[in-house]
Amino acid sequence: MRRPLIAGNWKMNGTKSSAEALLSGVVSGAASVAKAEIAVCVPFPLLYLGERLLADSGIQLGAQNVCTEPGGAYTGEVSAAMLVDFGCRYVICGHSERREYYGETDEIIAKKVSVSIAAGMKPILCVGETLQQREDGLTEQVIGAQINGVMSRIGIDAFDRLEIAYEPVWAIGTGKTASPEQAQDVHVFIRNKVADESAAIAEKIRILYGGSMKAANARELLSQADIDGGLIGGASLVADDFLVICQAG
Ligand code: 3PY
Repeated sequence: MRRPLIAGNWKMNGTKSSAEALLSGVVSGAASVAKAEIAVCVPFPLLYLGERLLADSGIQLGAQNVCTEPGGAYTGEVSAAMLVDFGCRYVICGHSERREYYGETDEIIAKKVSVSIAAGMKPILCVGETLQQREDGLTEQVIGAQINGVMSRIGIDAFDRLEIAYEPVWAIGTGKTASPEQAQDVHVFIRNKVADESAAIAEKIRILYGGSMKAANARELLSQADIDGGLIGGASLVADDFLVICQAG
């Protein structure tokens, strides 16, 4: 049985005071969440606050990016060891916003996944197709290539130590959501792809759905057999909404 994971992706949002209010709200409501594991992936400057406010809450802290290199002269970068030092359990790798705006290739993403695992964190590896690709019937081809692009570099065994998030690019920040059936179909495709290499890992691996999951649609999405949680954008910025999604998990 896979325990659902609901992870907030705050993206580039939050000040010290808004983050303090949001984290405190999530911590105080977390007791009402029976089953799901909860994580919040905050911007780097808020990790320090997150570590302090989430201590002993059972809620995991995560980051949204990591450097491919272990340390040294990489101005502006943050290493996996630094994230671990700040209490991070999770790190988002390969979000479509990073693929699109920062030119992250499968090679870079594979390195980020690899250094994160080596440092003891669990990467959340994001994959997803654009609207054009879906309309051209290329969804499986694109997602298959994104998974291969990482698996061929770091090996199937690493998939035992990561989570996958299916995030259709057309559903990110648009308010559009994949229907539960559309999402389930892609999740099955991803699980089968992992099963081609290892049936045991495929059975265990959590595949989250991301892309405008919100309080109103979470229950239906999360009731699908192969949707093992959510990576939550905008709705993770409102404690009550995020908690409703966590309760649906
Ligand atoms: C969204 O829901 O918009 C996301 O990108 C989650 O990562």
